[in-house]
Amino acid sequence: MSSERSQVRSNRRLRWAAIPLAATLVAVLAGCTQAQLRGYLPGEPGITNHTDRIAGLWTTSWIVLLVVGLITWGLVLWVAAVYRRRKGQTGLPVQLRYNMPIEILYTVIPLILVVGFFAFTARDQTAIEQPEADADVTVEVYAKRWAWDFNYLNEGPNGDGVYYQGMQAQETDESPYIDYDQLPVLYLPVGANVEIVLESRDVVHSFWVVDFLYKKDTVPGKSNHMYFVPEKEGEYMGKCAEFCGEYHSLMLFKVKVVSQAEYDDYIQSLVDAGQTGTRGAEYNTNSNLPGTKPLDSGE
Ligand SMILES: [Cu+2]
Repeated sequence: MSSERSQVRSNRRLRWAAIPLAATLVAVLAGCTQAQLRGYLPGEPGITNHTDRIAGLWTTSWIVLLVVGLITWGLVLWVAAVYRRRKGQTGLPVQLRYNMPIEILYTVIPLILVVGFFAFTARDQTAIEQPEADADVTVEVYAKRWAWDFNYLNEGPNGDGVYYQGMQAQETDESPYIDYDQLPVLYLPVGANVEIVLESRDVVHSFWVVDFLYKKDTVPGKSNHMYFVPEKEGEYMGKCAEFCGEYHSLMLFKVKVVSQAEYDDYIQSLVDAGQTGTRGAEYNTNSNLPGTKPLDSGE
């Protein structure tokens, strides 16, 4: 075969490969909605000081993975089409055993990807988990089957704290089958450095405010922490994200991010209701922590 003919053929191949790539690029770049740009994550940009970072990690990871996917799918289709069995061909094609460059390629590229994902995840996680030394607001959250208690530490007349005890979601007969007005509510002032101390009264639960794009387990006998700045006023749904028993699905709550004045009013309303102090570990119902004597131990 003359080199000219093979040149023509490889040009034609390139053109065939370019069409789906170009079509995909056009489809991707034209008319991206805000939701698509955020990789269909819930919420909107800037709800906390961490959400944009999390959305960035998510969408960038997807873009990298889709590029890898497109190249892989493209190569699979390309070899299937170009190296298909032609009319009149018999026997096996030339059998290749080793191809060092290819093997190095498919070892090194995944390695770069894995190390890259790890590095960016570690970078973002370190930033998100960075403890806030002087939090403006510290709320101790007690998860319990199947609701939430909130201790607003350092608030109230003597700084002894004020508390709110939530009850599990109340079911109703009509859609949406939940009385959202009775859900436990966590109030947070907008723009404040918030520290959440996560505790459990019984089993492992998980504190998840959906639009904050972050969740963390509450573990009996262990304190976990979350640090963030809520940056947009609004009402956000929260739920337990760790299957914890029969009414796990009713373990809902709301977070209201409000102005400092509204927050102060709310704290005052708890003080006025006599809910000063905290509802701490003395209300725990777990009985199987390490060091807890079994009921029938006879000791
Ligand atoms: Cu739970």
